[in-house]
Amino acid sequence: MTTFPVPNHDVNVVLPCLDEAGALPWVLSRIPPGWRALIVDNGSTDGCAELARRLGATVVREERRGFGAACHAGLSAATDDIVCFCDCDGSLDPALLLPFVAKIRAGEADLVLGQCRPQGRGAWPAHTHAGNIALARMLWPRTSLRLHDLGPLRAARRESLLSLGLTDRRSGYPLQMVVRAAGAGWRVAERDVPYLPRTGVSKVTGTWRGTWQAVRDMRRVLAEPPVPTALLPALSRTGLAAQDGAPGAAAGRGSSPEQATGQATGRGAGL
Ligand SMILES: Nc1nc2c(ncn2[C@@H]2O[C@H](COP(=O)(O)OP(=O)(O)OP(=O)(O)O)[C@@H](O)[C@H]2O)c(=O)[nH]1
Ligand SMILES: [Mg+2]
Repeated sequence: MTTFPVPNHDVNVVLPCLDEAGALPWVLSRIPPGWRALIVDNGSTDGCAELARRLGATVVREERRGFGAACHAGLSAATDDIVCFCDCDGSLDPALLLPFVAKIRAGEADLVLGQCRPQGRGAWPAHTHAGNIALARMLWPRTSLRLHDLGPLRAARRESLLSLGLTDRRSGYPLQMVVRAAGAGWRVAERDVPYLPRTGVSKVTGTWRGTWQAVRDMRRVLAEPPVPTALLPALSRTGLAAQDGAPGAAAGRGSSPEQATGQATGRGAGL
């Protein structure tokens, strides 16, 4: 049984951020008390890095474009025991992470993923929905995980995440996290989360091109042979497997408020 919410000081929230000045104030205002936000500025030109500093957040600079590059820079910069990920475009409320973290703390799951429930018209275009269903189908045979989403809202322990040796630096990053977590025997849980229309201009899922690129990135991750768990951190350190989409990964989309799926999942985002 999960108990929550208990604000604590051992949580970093990684917020990949590329020109999200419009959404940033609200997103930061929703970080639970005591948690530390890490804004990963991915070469923004709209002043959101300065804005984040003014609002009291720590800013990590990642020159290399790509959703995975931004997420991994945040994970590498994190120092707290538990690391959460959340998009910085106003589509997801970081406060929803409280029960995610409670499950991790309680030892009920190793990775908790948000299954996005679109709220209102335009929150989730039809092609995005179709893409997620396709990815979920591809994920199952690879991981035995019956996931429904590869949502960007997620939580896990920092050391464990680092041990996965993630190498994808584009849209395959969330999928690779799930595939490798499944391969390592992690317990993966899903929780329903409302998904709001993003603030500002859509970069990925709001466009066919962006969605197609994301699906291609994830197919590449799924095509990679399983990597022996013992080799994962070494591969990551040496960069042998790193690049725009290296070993291991998968995705999907799901339902029901809180599902213990055994192991698996994620969602596509950020090119
Ligand atoms: N796409 C993309 N997003 C990045 C990058 N670097 C950081 N991000 C951030 O990653 C988060 C997810 O990207 P989004 O552009 O929202 O991707 P999405 O949610 O799949 O699609 P849309 O919301 O429709 O654009 C946002 O907070 C972005 O600002 C990058 O290089 N590419
Ligand atoms: Mg978005």
